[in-house]
Amino acid sequence: MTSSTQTFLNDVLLGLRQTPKTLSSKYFYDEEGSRIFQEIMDMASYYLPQAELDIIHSQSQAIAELFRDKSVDLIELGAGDGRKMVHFVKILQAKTTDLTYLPLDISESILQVNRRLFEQEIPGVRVHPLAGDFFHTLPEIKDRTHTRIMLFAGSNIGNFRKEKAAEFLRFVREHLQSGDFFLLGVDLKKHPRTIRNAYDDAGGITKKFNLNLLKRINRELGGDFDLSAFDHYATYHPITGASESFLVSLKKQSVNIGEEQVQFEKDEIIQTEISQKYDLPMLENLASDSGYVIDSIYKDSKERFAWVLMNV
Ligand code: AVI
Repeated sequence: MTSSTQTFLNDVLLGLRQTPKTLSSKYFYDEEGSRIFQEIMDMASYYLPQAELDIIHSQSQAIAELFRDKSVDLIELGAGDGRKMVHFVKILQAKTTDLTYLPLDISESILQVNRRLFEQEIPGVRVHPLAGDFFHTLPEIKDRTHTRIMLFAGSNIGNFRKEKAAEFLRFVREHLQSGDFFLLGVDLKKHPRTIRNAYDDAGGITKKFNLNLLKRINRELGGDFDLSAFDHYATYHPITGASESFLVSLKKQSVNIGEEQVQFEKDEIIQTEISQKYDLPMLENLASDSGYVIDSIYKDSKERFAWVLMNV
């Protein structure tokens, strides 16, 4: 067993032995999970990517203006294929004197796709991909002479509980100095039904995404989860702003994971994901708890999503 499979197994068993049972959403993204996530991003009810694209198209000029004639390193955390960022990087390149785009992602192969795309779309662009987890790759970026913009888009911060989000922002802050910026993409509180519909689509795509976690455990850890004996359930709490996803055991059952066994009561839940939504006071708290000051907030035309520009 590789060390990453061993870590996966340890995390799964630890989570399923807790009350309530939990599984980390970071394990959603195997090959099939990433493919299903693409399907989610194409759903009309999952408004987040469209809202963020709206910001990119309407606000890139204003953001880039702040970096006119500067030498800039744009470091994107969890960059993926980077498709959404091409426009922003193009505009930033035109305003700055010297731009390097550093996409960071766990997946080496997605970074190759990213680099090819940017080199094709933006002539002369300098792309320095770094594969691995941020905790290892961020410290590898040594040059401190350029202004840094740390970009964490797509509401990925929403998949951390509030305390973890602040902890993460504090870690990133260690890699920023006075004059540098953090550009954070967050989903905003809005009509609760709009949010619920984004995470509980009628077509069952989000259900498939959630259940894929059990499928992955079956395949990679020798599990025997019966997928038809679990349901998907999503809630949104309009006061806390937490959208949460669960798997529900439809019967009393026992599941084998390798040599281990886990018992489920009928209707027992597994917490699988949080997607935190923010309002302005919450953003101010998040920024100050983690040592940042909010400079500006850029929203899409329907005020669904925000890019929060913070400095240190
Ligand atoms: C990746 N992340 C920001 C998505 C979200 O909205 O929390 C993952 C997701 N889960 C269900 N739908 C989308």
